[in-house]
Amino acid sequence: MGAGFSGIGAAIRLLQSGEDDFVILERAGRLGGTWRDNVYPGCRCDVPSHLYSYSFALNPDWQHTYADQSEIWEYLRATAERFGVLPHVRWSHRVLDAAWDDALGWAVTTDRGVFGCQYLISATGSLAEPSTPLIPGASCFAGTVMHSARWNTSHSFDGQRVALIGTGASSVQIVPSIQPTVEHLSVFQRTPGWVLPHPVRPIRDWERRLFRLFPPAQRLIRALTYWQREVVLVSAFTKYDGLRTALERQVRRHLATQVPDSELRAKLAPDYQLGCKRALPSNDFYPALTKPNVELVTEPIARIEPEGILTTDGELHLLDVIVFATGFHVSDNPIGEHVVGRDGHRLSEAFSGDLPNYLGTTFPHFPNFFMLTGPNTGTGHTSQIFMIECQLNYVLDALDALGDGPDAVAEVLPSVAEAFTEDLQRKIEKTVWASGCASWYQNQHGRNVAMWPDYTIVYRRRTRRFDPDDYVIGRRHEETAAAVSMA
Ligand code: N01
Repeated sequence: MGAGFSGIGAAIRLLQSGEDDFVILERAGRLGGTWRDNVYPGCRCDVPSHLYSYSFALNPDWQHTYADQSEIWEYLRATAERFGVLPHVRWSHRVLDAAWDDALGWAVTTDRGVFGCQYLISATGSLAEPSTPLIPGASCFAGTVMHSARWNTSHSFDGQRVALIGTGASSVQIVPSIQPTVEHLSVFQRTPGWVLPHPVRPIRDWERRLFRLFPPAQRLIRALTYWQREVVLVSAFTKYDGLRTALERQVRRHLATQVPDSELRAKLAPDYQLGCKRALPSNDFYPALTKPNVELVTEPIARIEPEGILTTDGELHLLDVIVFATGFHVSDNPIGEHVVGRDGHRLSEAFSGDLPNYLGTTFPHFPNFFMLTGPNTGTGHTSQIFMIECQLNYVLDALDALGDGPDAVAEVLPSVAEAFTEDLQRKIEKTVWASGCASWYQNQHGRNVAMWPDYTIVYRRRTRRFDPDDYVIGRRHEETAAAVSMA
């Protein structure tokens, strides 16, 4: 399910292993997932380009050290084409639900028919469903409304009075991109982010030539980038407070240098630990906020009127456009309600904390089911594709271990999943993500269901091999169901 980075990666790895009896069900008419959907101005990855690719398909042609949306989308498209993935994609097939049957396996219902399969891989992504807060009066607004992840590319912002709600990773890229041409920009901030200096620069022609002629040079840069982030950032976020506070001092200097006005600076200063929410690299967000046509609004929003946004101090901000840069349904992704395992268990339980998981990939009551970018497989410092590839190693090894038979069934032992999940939650309590801020890493109960609380190299080690002893393995129907209930 899904033709974004993880779904395309899964397809390539399956093809490389000699398996071509699969389809990818994709709701849209184009691949790319979040990199297809996020076309807002200024959209750029905050992970270095040399690290942000599949390990088996490095891209010597990146134009920037941090690639923009169109480059990444084109990389993904070209890679899918090069590895022969496209014939396997069923475009415009929206998955409505998926249910396990002990006799039949998985039945995946789409709006264009039902697909039966022995194994189901969920690759629907965690940043897929835009979240728009319910603000009283929103439906009466007379102007244009859009979400950052559903950008209306035909709308011209020139000369318009615009509100941008939210100051997260999307917002810090949109603000400087639209500020020069709008009449007025009101940026509604609830919590200030940690904004870091951005080391982006164009990659020179000679560098690209070098990477093309001598691929080990790019591999070396990739390895150095990976290890530098792993050693410094994971250590700062999960182990060593002293390292984190040293980084915080550096980042505060960025704010002090870029925002001379002390009143504005005070509004922008975070009062929680660096890394607790995703850090935001940008050289032009703060300068854009200092322009005469921009206002940083920190008064809470009371309601939306036909003419604009009313804040709790009674001020009505007159507007032509409201942009919600308010993030995604991560722990409450609606697809979770529609994937149903044994005994009526729903995948959403893995995010509410009611169902343990193993390696963020498999779940008790969900035989022959693998979730990519599942619970606690997120990272705040490195490439998500690294984590996806770790999961793919595990899935491919599992499929290999289960053999070619049409009726093999594997379900993780509840005791294994419980021990893993409890240990992971204990570790998270000692990280920066449990230091008191609110973020999309947490579910509605405050439980962190997004982040991997350790070095990613540890995740890589743990996912290298599928261990059959962690699973009940049998043949489809009664045998496995009976074994699982005994276990
Ligand atoms: O969303 P967010 P995003 N009233 O959830 C505010 C990836 N990404 O789309 O902090 C007022 O981070 C909310 O305020 P608060 C990346 O993983 C990567 O920006 O909750 N405000 C916050 O300021 C990232 O983390 C890249 O108090 C409300 C903002 O909206 C993830 O996507 C680029 C509100 C939401 O920020 C999501 O980023 C873009 C309300 N009711 C995205 N509700 C790069 O690689 C929410 N907010 C650079």
